[in-house]
Formats: sequence, structure tokens, C-alpha cells
Amino acid sequence: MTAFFKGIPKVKFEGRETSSDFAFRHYDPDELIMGKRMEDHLRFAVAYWHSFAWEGGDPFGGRTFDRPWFGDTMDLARQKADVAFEMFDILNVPFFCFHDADIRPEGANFAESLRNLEEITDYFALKMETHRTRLLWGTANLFTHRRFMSGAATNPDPDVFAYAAATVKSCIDATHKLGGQNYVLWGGREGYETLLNTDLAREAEQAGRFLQMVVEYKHKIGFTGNILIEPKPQEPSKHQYDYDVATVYGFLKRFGLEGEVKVNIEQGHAILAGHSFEHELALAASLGLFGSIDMNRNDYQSGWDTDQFPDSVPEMARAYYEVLRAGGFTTGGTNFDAKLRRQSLDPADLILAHVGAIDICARSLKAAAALLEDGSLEAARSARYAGWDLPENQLMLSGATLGDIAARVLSEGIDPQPVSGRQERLENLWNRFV
Ligand code: XLS
Ligand code: NI
Ligand code: NI
Repeated sequence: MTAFFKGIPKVKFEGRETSSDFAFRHYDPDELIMGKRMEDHLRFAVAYWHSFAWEGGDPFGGRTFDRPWFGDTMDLARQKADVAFEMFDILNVPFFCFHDADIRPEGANFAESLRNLEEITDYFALKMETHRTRLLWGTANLFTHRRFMSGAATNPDPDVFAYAAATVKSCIDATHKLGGQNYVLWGGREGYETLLNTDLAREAEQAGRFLQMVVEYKHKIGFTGNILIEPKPQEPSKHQYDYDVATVYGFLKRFGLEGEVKVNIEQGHAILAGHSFEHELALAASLGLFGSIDMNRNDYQSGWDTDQFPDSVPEMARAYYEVLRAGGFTTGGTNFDAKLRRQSLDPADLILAHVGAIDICARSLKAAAALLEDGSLEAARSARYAGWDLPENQLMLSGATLGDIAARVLSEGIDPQPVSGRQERLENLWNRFV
């Protein structure tokens, strides 16, 4: 045991009446929702980077956190892992996620970085023998180090492409070794700062080839998890190629990778792209792309990717409603890609941030499930399209020509009558459940 979380109890479900801060009021892992345990619906994961690697800096000031494991040695990396697994136990979360750079010190060269990664992931494997928390996904950090300042796969310098390919290979290997259920690619610097020095056609070809190799490699080593792309429109680049779900779908089609790659959708990224979270989730589900969630929220005034913990049941219920309609998570889950505010210095803050967020998600899931089970909303949705069930209308979608349809409009005197979309009624219905 480390001393970091000294005095902090394991967080358990205690129900609404409890007065304890360190308790779940709504998240009862074993409660059955639509016939499935809540833990198996939500599949919570802690993000290693925000919780253990982030130092509390912002563009105007550096480190505010004072963690005993900050530093660049393997000993400190192991200490960080000890604390991380202690937090996973305190929260009883089934999963965690990491980037290579979060968990191991950068070496003097690629070989040393690789050795560090292998050593620390062996240490994780050992810890996973005595802790229940599993790996939801691993990923490579291809955006922090200065070598990646002009991109990774989309870099004008082929040596960076090669370095990124080697790095991704090492991270897929590490994820596979640890039994990870997905592998994520977020293209933080796969984009541009200015079109004046950028060749869009080349960069797209490079990114397509890169992803094809990732998919080939996954099959070669027998990694059965999903490859997930995480869309984001900008930040850190001025423009990022994986802008949103629709853009990623077009990219996958172009390179023949639909069916091979799904998406990891982040709440704050959806908002930055000018969408709602539920829009991105519903669209991904409709395209057969839905994979996993990065759960967080942005400050709606600042316009930045502030990665705060979620705090709104009405908003998250919309998200989980789409997750449930999509059939729920398979390999995916709810990863808290969220960080403390830089004034939240105490170890307890780290725990309480997750406790609150977990309860928000649990309440949202319950509200969404109740509405889905009630069936009124889905009945209204189906009723709206009921005309399409008639055989003569089905024919318009397969078989009939424009000429046939025109003849039918004339012969039957078809004269469409507008009907209400009933939006406010449906909003009222929605609000009875949240
Ligand atoms: C940053 C991204 C990042 C990914 C993983 O905005 O959300 O944290 O989830 O590289
Ligand atoms: Ni993000
Ligand atoms: Ni993310």
C-alpha cells in the first residue's frame, strides 16, 4: 500500500439516504437494468493520463499538483502504477485506459522507450493478477513530444511516419499482452496549422495507409479487440482530419476500412465539432460504427476542450438513450477522459470527481432505460414512419422507377397532407423520465 489515499475508504453503493461523500448514491453495480447488471452496461474506465500523469498546468501556469510519483524514472513509474491500481480498487472500476507516455518515462531513444514500456506493462500484468481492473483500451501518445509537432502518420517527414508506426506497433503489442478490449487512435496532430505548407492529398494517403497497416497488424497478431478512431475537430491542431463521426466514416470508406474500424466518441469533442453528443452517438450507431465513449464535458462558455467531469443528468441521459438503442456496449465502455480543475489538489478530489461522475452516469442510464422500456418514444418514432410499411411504398425503395412513381401519383391522385412532428409532446414525455 502507498500512503497516497490514506484514510480514504473503498467507495460502495449506499443509496440516496447516505450522508457520506465517499459513497455511490445511484451506482449499484449489481442492480439489473433491462436485465443486465449496471456495471456491465456502463463499463467504467479511469483514464491514466488525466488522473496520474497530468500535472495541473494550463497555458498561463505550470504544475499545481504535487504527486510523489512525478519524475522520469522507472521507480516512479512503478509507484504511479501502485497508486493507480489503489484508486481502481477504491472506486471498484472494471477498466482503465492509457497512452504509452502516461505510464513509462521517455527513453533516450526508441529502443529504450520500448524497453520501459515493456517493463511497466509487465508490472501492470502482475498487478492485474491481484486486482480486478482490466484494460479497456491502450493508445500511443503521438502528440506531446516535439518530434510529432507536424503530425505523426500525416507528417511531411517520412522518418516521423516510421517512428509513429513503430510506436503504434509497440502500443498494440502492449494492449494485446494486457488483454485490452480495444485499441484507440486519436489523431491529435493529424491535421494542419496552415494550408500554406500543407498537401492535403498526400496527408490523406499517408493516414489511410497507416490505418490499413494497423488493421493488418491487428489481424496478424490475433488481437480480437476493436480498433477505434476518436474524432475531434481541432485542438491541438487548427484543423484535424478526423473531424467528426461523419468525416471518419468517409475516410474509412475511402480506404476500404469500414467494418474494420469503429469510433470512440468523446462528449467534449462532439460539442467542439458543433454537434451534440447524442448526435454523434446516434450517427455512429446508424452507420454501424459505434464503439466506445470518452465521457467528459466542456465549459460551455470557454469553447475549449476543458475535459471536466460530467455533471448533467438530462444531457447524459440523451447519450445513454442512444447507447441503449444501439444495443449497448460490446467491447466499449465509459472512459472518464476528464481531469480535475487545477485547484483541486487533494487526493480526495481525485476520488470524489469520479464518484460524482459515476453517479451522474448511473442516474442517466436509469432514466434512459426507463424511457426505452416504457416504449412511448419509440412507438411515436415508428408511427411517424408507418406509411413506409405499406407494400406500394416499400416498392419505391426497391424496384419502382421514377416513371412508375409519377404514374402512381397521377392515377391515385396522391396529395400529401402535413402531420405534426409533435416535438414538444415528445420533449414533455422525455422530461417525465429525467
Ligand atoms: C484528447 C483526447 C485524448 C484521447 C486519447 O483530446 O481526448 O485524450 O482520448 O489519445
Ligand atoms: Ni479530448
Ligand atoms: Ni478522449
